[in-house]
Amino acid sequence: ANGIERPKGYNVSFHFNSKAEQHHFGQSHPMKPWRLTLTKQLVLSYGLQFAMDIFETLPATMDQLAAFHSRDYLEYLSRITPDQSEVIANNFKIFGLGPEGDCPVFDGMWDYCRLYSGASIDAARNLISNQADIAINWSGGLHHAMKKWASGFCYINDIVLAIQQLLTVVPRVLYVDIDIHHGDGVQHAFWSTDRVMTLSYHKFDPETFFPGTGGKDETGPKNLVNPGAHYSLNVPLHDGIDDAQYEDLFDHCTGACIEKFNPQAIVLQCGADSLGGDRLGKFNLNIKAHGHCVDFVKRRSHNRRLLVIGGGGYTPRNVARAWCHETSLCVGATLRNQLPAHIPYRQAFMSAENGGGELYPNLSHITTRRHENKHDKGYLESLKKNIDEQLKYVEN
Ligand code: ZL4
Ligand code: CA
Ligand code: ZN
Repeated sequence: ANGIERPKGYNVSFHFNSKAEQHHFGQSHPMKPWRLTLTKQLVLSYGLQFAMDIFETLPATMDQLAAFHSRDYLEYLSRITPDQSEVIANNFKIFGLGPEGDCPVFDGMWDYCRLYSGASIDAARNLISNQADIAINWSGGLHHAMKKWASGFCYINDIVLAIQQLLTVVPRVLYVDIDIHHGDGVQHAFWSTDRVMTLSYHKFDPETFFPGTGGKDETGPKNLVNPGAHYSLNVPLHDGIDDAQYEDLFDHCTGACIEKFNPQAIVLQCGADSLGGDRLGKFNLNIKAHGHCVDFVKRRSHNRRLLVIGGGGYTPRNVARAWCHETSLCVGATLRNQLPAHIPYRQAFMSAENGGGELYPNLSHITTRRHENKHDKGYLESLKKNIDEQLKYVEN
């Protein structure tokens, strides 16, 4: 209004805490927080820190976490140590923790939880105060955690906490989840409200694949008087989906949700276990297609706040390459495909899989064995139609 125009481009803030990256879930556990160090090193090697504001975050406080989680559960999480396991073994079950499950009690677990959650809360606050247009927290995105228990490697649901922050200033938030697992914790938390629309793309096979929820008819409360009816959307997929199929499906469904729901803020969970070659995942996506989703949401989020967060991802070198690439998409930089020659942990990127025999690993390709593609055109079209049908009930 006073003639001062903002420079073209986006203000991007990058939220991290080095201490979060140093925790270990235990021997052979697939979740490896050091993938965050690998990601950050790659981001720094490309010089992306000069195109963003970097924030080292403080741990979230008990009161901040209690905005979603029950005090009983938080008290337990904050007190339990690995060696007390026998004394309170019974409580393990109640709160979803335990050595035989997905969520072990490890040294520093409480600090780890407070750090990754603090980073998502900070990122949301940075958007709220208009310090950033896009805020990134690769350590967050732990979408399975429930109000009163841990689930699927997730102890605290940082996404719910961040969305709650955003809801203090905007009427509507769209949550989009491209992790290969269903975003059940976030969906459940906002099941009964029309202020948050959740949209998850995932492998769906209730018999064999975690968490087993997220069928196409799981669209919100069936009682149509409940405001949440039609505000939970799911895109259930099979093994082996490829780049072109995923991009087409993502653009159609996400584009329609943004248009119809017209949110003021978007939260994008970028779980990298949907990439080909993932230790747990079974899709065939390349980094380019995964990044396409980030770029698409960014291009459609003009004048909307955008929070970009991590999630799963169990082949660390691929996680780091994907999230570095996606950081560059957020800031609007084009990186050379050849990785910088002097990155720390360079060995971690050198793998027979990366073109075996190539001198330098690159940013774009995953060349592991592909999974058989179980999708046909009819099925993919039916998924699009299903989303279109649900969105007929939504108008803003
Ligand atoms: C492991 O090797 O499918 C955990 C989990 C620990 C090391 C110690 C072995 C102890 C694979 C997985 C035994 C642990 C057995 N260790 C865990 C039905 C299950 C019951 C629990 O990306 N056992 C449960 C969860 C999924 C199940 C996926 C994705 C998170 C996210 C966001 C969560 N749970 C079978 C597994 C191992 C382990 C090896 C494992 N767990 C693979 N898939 C699961 O969406 C961050
Ligand atoms: Ca998902
Ligand atoms: Zn996952």
